[in-house]
Amino acid sequence: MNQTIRIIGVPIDLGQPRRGVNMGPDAIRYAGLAEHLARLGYHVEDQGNIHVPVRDTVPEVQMVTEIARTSSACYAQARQARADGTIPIFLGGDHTIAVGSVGGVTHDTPCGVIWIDAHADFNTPAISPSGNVHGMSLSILLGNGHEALVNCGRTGAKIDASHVVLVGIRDLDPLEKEVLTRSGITTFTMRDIDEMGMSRVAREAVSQLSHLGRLHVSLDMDSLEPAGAPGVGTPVPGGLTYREAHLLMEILADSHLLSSMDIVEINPIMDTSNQTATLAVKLAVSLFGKRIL
Ligand code: NNH
Ligand code: MN
Ligand code: MN
Ligand code: MN
Repeated sequence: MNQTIRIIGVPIDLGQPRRGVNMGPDAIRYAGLAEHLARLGYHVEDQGNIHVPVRDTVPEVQMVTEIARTSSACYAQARQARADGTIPIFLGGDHTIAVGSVGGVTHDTPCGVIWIDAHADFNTPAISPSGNVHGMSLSILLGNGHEALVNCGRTGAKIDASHVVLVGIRDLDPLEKEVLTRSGITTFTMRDIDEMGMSRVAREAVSQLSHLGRLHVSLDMDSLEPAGAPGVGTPVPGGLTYREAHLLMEILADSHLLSSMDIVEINPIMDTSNQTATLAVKLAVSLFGKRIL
């Protein structure tokens, strides 16, 4: 029997100030995600989108409550996808979707998390310069920050610092950097990638997490060099090249440990001809594909 990949759209833009990232799920669908995965031999089912209120109708003071509501729905879908034996791919939306997706896939057993991002998303309300919740999602998963989000799905921390590896970071806020350094999370900055090469970085990431028996990949598309992925809300120069990103996906694929994925932060309004979603689909194909030789 073919393995089933379940696509779950989470069109949330409440974790950051720009409209447009709510259209991410459809941009990724339009780029042919389901068709390409089916061609690899998977059975693909699309669950449609989780309901998210329109940003303009949500008063600022209600934002965290609405993010928590969406996260709970996402958590339930993630849990169900695992219970049904499928591989869920969550389509953002901004990176707040990981609160529900990573929360839900770790409901019964822990999971290694590879967080690929220009940012660390390790702020808390006390230290965030922007107050944007998408810059806090990893910290929330470790049990810090807005209570409604920390306790989404089940009470408290969802993952352990030693079960996370950050790849591609290059833009941290000053206090975020201090907290991250003390957290015990393994980080591979762009400098590390430049010095060590992606091959070694990817292999070290896998070897640190392989004892957990499965991996969740949370792919923030702003991890890539903005020239090839302009359709994001917060582009940062000096990102992963096309080849580095593909090699990372291929080495993760070789681990045979992939059990779930997020594709986040694609903003079609900022994009040109849907190239960022098209690139995301190619990366997903490399992540779930087989070696060509
Ligand atoms: N660190 C900044 C903040 O917290 C930017 C976060 N933006 C992201 N994160 N796109 O992935 O506001
Ligand atoms: Mn992010
Ligand atoms: Mn980012
Ligand atoms: Mn462990």
